[in-house]
Amino acid sequence: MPEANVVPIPANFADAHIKPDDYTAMYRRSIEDRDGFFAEMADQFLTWDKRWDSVSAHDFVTGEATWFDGGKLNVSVNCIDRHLPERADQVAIIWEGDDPSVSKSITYAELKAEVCKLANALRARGVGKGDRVCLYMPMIPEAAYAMLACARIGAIHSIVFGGFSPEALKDRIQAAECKALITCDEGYRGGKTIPLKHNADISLADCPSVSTCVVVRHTGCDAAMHDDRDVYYHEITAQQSEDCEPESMDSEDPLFILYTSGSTGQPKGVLHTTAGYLLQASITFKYVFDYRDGEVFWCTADVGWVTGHSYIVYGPLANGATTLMFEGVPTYPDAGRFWQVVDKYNVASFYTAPTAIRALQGKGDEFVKQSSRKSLRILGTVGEPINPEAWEWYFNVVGDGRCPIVDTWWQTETGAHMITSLPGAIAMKPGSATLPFFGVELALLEEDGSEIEGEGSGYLVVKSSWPSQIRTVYGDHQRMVDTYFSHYPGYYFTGDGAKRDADGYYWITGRVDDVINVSGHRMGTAEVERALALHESIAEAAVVGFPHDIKGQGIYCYVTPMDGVEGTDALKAELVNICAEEIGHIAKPDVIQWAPGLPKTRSGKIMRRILRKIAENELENLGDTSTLADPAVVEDLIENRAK
Ligand code: 6R9
Repeated sequence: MPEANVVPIPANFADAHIKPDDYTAMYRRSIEDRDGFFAEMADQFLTWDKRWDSVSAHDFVTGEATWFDGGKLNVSVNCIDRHLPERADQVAIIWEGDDPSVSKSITYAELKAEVCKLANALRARGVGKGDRVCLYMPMIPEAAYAMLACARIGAIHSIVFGGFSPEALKDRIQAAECKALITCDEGYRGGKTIPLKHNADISLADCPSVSTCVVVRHTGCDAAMHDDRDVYYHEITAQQSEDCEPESMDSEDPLFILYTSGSTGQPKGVLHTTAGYLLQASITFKYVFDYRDGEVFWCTADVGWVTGHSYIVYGPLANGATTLMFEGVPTYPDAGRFWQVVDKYNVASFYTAPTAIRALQGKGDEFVKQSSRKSLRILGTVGEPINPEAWEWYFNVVGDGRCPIVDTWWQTETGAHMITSLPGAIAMKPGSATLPFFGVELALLEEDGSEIEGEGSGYLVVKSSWPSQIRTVYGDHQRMVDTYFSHYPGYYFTGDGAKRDADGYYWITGRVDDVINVSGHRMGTAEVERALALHESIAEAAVVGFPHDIKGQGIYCYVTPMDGVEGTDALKAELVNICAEEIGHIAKPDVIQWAPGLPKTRSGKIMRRILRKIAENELENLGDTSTLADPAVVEDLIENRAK
């Protein structure tokens, strides 16, 4: 078991929305009286056109789930209109451009007008309930307007991250047979432009389903416009009314599709529906970030990922919050940008990914220390296990030791947080996502499917439905059943491994396809990575298994030293020692390769599949590399592969 380093709840969180006793009582009730608990939440958090007939029903052999069946509501009304009596002039979205001198604030009244104008314009172009609309956008307010405009008219949005290639965009548009595409002339990132409309044109050449392409003018470049298909956003919205009758949706009507990569094969179109998704995004936002009226909340994700959906747009806006949307990157103009923006807008909660934390840690503390960060109350992390060393840096240097960290474990498929600490209720342990959120019933399974009681480690599964559960894989329901419900019938299979310690805390050990078996010992590659990252000279490490004659699998480590540190044999020896010390001799790396960079997806996840191939010397067959943020990284690793 990992070190039981417990970081207590800070004293100034005594008045948090959820206190320690509340957590225990509410969690128990959410499991024992699920329907009663969530009916109360649904009354408290959402505004309904018509109340539901039944709260929940599910079958985890077939994967079927319904929440609030028979109810009617509209997501854009819940995110905008119902707040207007109190918040018309409150800022809904703060937008910070890539260029630090460019920014904008949008009030709830302005948001209503913008969303309605676009919704009317889409309706005028024949887009309506159930139609799929693809968004290929940079991080600008129009991305949020477009999501909410779709929700207003009952269209289903499918956002494709702006960093994806024309090929990837085409595949996703075709798979969902989108009727419209909303894009932008160009985006900005780190001072460079991204040719979105140009990319879209390449994709659309093979997408006959798209009859309308709406183009936001952002950089003002001379984008090619196709007469009968392409229209400028500002032109089609100019004459539209600032009111738009919302479509009253069934609870189980689809809200969005989001394509996500599995361990193999084509990306899956994860489908989320209206009421359950919005409810869980909304409850988790309020309780996990202990949101207080008037605070500024900042999630640094892109709207192209589920984190951006739930915690830039839907969760915050459903709570009437002020959400910050950032177009740029953490290191532009310099590595202090995040903290400059925190000070500029008095951000109260800051939510980012471990990979960003480690990268900034590697740049040195000076960039953080130049800012005050006094407004910060809560820090959050998501996307991958956070190694305790990065956790400590985030906590002590960024948060000055006074801001609780919420380590939130969840997935595109879960729609919202599932395992997370609560700032005023759950003591933290660096590297652990801690305890399940309300309504989330977890289990750890052995290989043979038997449940592990108490302490132990195994496959992380969910035993019963939660409101924002994936409903289907768009166009291929069987694939959902096969991927999530067939491994262990009766359970939702997360694809992650986890340990549970004596206090019931969960420690995610990484994807189970990353589990390696060394001399019969099952080991999470994340454990070895965590140990390596403890070394002060190490910025980041990724670990994979490779075939080993005697042990079955050996441990291959790709290690990135801190800026300015040289990879020497002496350092290698220290790293081998640290693994032996932290985990045991079985965890001693067999190979350490210095890696100036690690292959990552554009959302920052390390692509271990590629690292495994290089470690296995299967260089001919690296598989799909189209989602790599920087292909040059892979070439370097191949060239300098440890022999
Ligand atoms: C929200 C998001 C899901 C996978 C998930 C797990 C990993 C996410 C984590 C975490 C450890 C955390 N993951 N949060 N691992 N601790 N706090 O990232 O969704 O892109 O679908 O990825 O990410 O492996 O299975 P998604």
